[in-house]
Amino acid sequence: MRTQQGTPKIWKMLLLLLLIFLVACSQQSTPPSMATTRPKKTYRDLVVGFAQVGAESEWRTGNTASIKEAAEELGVELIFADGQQSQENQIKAIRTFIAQQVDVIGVSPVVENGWDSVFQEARDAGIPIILVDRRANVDESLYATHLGSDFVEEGRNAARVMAKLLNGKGNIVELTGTTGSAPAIDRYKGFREIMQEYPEIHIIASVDGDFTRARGKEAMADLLKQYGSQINALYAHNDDMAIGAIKAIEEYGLQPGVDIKIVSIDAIRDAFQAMIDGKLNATVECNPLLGPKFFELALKVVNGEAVPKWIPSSESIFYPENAREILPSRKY
Ligand code: GZL
Ligand code: ZN
Repeated sequence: MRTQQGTPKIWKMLLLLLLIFLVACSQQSTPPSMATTRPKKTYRDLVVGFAQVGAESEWRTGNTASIKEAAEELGVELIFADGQQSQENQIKAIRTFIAQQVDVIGVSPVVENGWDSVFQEARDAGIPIILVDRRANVDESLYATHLGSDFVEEGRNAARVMAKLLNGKGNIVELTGTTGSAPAIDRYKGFREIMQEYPEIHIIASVDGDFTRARGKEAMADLLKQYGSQINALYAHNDDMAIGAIKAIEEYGLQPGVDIKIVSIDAIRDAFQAMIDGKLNATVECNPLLGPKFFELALKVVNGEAVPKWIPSSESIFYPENAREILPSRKY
């Protein structure tokens, strides 16, 4: 029934009260059950499994030391597995980490391929994977982030230095890293990308030295038997193989760094010593000191914070001129 003089005061009061009640309800914080978001983990809560490539080079031992020291300093519980350069061992280690329900799994894949199923198992178990150093050839959804160098750029840098050393002409032999590994594939590619600009420079042989001193020495001895003084230069994918090759060159009766120019990658201490001794002409840095950054990323990932898909290391090139003054500061 409508009243003549319009809506009575009482109705206006009720409407106002109702409005105030509704506004109050909407501002009330969400019910307690929803309000408590999971408390952020700290380093001391973290349990991290790490499946390492092996102990094949000084670079690798520096990388392992950095990871173990960082875990110690931060109070992270680290379960460390040495893969002894076998993918099967690394996959077994990852499966053990899954069974132990670690918070995060770190891995430096010895080779690029063959990781899809075990990474999927980790994903199904809700355990994020972080690639440290080497890359794996898997869909980006199967890992949280990759912390490692731009190996192609390292190969380009090695070629730029080599082209200058040879004044644009000469015969190069190459000792590659482990066949199928990301650094070997990329350093091979990056080197050739630059070398195609130098038609007078020829890569006359490329042999797998597996990143070790022993294989580097053997492979270089074979190349010297085959090509002898035709060889003007050696490009080694890491310093350990270069150091092995230096021994083979000396045993062959030539002067490493003089008769055969040598450029390698990693910038380990022994490479600085070889440059001081005049046996190595340059080393392209590849930073193994990834421990602190790895755990920083692990904590962010566990706490659901966004991280970039790839964090490349910043690296430089070192030469004999200042090797003596720099050597004492080198950490690996
Ligand atoms: C590169 C790393 C390589 C080093 C080698 O980041 O994976 O493996 O260059 C090491 O010394 O063996
Ligand atoms: Zn690198």
